[in-house]
Amino acid sequence: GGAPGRGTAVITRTRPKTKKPSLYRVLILNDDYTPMEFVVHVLERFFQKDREAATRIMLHVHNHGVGECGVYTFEVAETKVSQVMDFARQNQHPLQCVMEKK
Ligand code: NFA
Repeated sequence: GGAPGRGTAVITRTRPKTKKPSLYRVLILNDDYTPMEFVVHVLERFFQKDREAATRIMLHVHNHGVGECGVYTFEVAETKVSQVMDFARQNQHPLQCVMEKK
């Protein structure tokens, strides 16, 4: 690194990069009103789950209160949460989606 031909040099890296991005779980929370089929659709549309995986996650949330949709870097997780919350609100469902640091 550094400006060539001007008698300067800059050490741009003294060791290999090892910093990994922090990861965040995106979670869906149970409620009494959002239709099961809507939750399955959300998991297919925003989290790339097939019907079988989406149904398994939806039933886990229904039975346990909370469940993991996926694990992402901060910006991707934030975007997923916003997309799900906007879509739920547009469809007048109280579905809640949150993120938590792993
Ligand atoms: N508990 C909701 C129902 O019985 C279904 C649901 C599942 C809602 C997962 C939110 C999350 N209609």
